[in-house]
Amino acid sequence: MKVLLSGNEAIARGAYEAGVKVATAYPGTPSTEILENIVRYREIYAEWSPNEKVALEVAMGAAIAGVRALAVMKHVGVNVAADPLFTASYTGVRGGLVIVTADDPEMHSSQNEQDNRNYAKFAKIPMLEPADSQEAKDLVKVAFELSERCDTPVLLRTTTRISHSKSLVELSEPTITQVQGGMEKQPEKFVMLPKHARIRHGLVEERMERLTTFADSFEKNRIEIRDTSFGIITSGACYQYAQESFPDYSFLKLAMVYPLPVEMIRTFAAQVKKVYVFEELDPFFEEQIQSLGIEVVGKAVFPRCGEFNPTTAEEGIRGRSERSEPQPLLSSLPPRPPVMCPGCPYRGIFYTLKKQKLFVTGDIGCYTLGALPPLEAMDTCICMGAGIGHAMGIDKALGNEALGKVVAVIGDSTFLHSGITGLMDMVYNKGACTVIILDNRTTAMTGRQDHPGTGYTLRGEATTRIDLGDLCTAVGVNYVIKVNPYDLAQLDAVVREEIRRPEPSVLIAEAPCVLHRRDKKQPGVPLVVSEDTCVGCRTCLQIGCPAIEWREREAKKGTSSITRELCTGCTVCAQVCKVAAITREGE
Ligand SMILES: Cc1ncc(C[n+]2csc(CCOP(=O)(O)OP(=O)(O)O)c2C)c(N)n1
Repeated sequence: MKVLLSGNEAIARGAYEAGVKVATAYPGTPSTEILENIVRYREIYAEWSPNEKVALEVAMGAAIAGVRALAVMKHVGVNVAADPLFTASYTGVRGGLVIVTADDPEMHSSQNEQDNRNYAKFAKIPMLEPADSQEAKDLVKVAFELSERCDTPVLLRTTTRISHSKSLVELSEPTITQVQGGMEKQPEKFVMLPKHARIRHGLVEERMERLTTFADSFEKNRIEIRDTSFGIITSGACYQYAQESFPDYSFLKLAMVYPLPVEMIRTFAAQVKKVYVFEELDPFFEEQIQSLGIEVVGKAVFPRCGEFNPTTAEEGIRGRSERSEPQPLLSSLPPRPPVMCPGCPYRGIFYTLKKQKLFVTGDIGCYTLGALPPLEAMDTCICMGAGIGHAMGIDKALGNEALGKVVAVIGDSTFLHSGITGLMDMVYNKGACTVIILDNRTTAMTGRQDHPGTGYTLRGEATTRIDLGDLCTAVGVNYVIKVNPYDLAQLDAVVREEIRRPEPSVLIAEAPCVLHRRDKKQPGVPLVVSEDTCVGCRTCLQIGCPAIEWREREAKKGTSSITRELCTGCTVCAQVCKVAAITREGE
């Protein structure tokens, strides 16, 4: 049967068909839907792990126990999991182990656009890359077979367009894996003492040679000879773009992107007059192919930054033409920058921090939107968990000069992912900073996934909820204060007091994500602006709520107005209004 699946849905199906027993992930665009789909297969144990390192370690454990295991993450998640990843390359596996890295060229929803093909080379792990959903499903199976046959973890790389685009996929029945689960003591393989690791390193190098031979015979690495005036070496979504622009020319389409099929590349290069390498981001293929002594054209004509499209191929090969000029339709669309939802509990917090003119060391989540106008109340955002360390660094660099001027903000999921260690450092090394944990009881930014602080598992089962306050107290924070983020007066007073405290303190701003409440159909009473009372001072517009807009009025210069359908009744606008022009409907 053929069905229309996104790349992520296809990978989930591939895991099911490949007989995966354990699947783990930490959410992150564009990878998140893989586990959200895998959880539908009750045969597979699936979990949201607190972070990517744990996800990989759990999957490794399952593979050590002899079953097939999948760990899924976005590209930057591999940085977090890199420590176990590099040594997993040495230990190899028992049951197959596949790690999905979902890269994000163009940074549709990421803080950088690192090219994770480099991880394959760096960690000496084979990497496969699908060009559509069918391949995404098929390559999962290939990856597990390769993993078990060559005793290696296997990386499966996708990019946003493959993860999120839909194409037809032929479904199959699940395979029964040959490997039997069970424990087997193999310390020379799994205990990486230097004595054992030295031997394993040698085996890894031998494995790379075998994998290079495999790449040359791998049927999904495909030479397509048509017009030979030039040929294009490419993979993944780039194959589709180049095909669309140059359907009559020759292609070497790679599905195994590391190690490269050296003989196949030589054969292809000998058959065409000129070779282009069409790859997004780094000159990963290009440099390796050039090191074989083969002349190719790549980054000399194609960009190093951002996502490609068919026009990129055309412009690089044919030069700019009228056809490749940007389409007017796209440029005439109004810009729609991301905004915090109406009623988001973070709005009042950033309003308060801005009002107090604090230096805010931030983190990643919906709350990063606090950096954008009109709130503009975040001064750093580097990677998950970094904000607490940044506040500590500023404190140690400036001492008393920084006291009362700095605050760290971090979401609940991010705090449990990698913020807690920064807080331990602050307690242990006597920092004097205030941390605000924005506890909306979900991982909102990636689509509201559960985490250890929500009380629910990925499978929707109720479980022990880690209490953030107790956790902070347990690591030695003496001042842990719960605040209501919708109560601006309380918030203002508590923040003022805590930031001056010469020791660590944590404020937990507790309020569920507004979308959660909407799901539960508990909208608040909407607010209204009294046209007569409003003096048009625009203060309420400073909180950046999409439900509030400016209306020109005939009688006076204009007033604010609230869109009833959007308002959740959070009252933050009413609290900032200086003339009490905003009240609950009906009051
Ligand atoms: C290492 C890494 N993993 C995953 C992500 C994707 N991501 C960004 S923020 C975030 C968590 C957001 O949840 P939370 O901290 O609770 O903030 P919220 O969005 O709920 O405000 C995730 C999963 C990332 N940027 N980096």
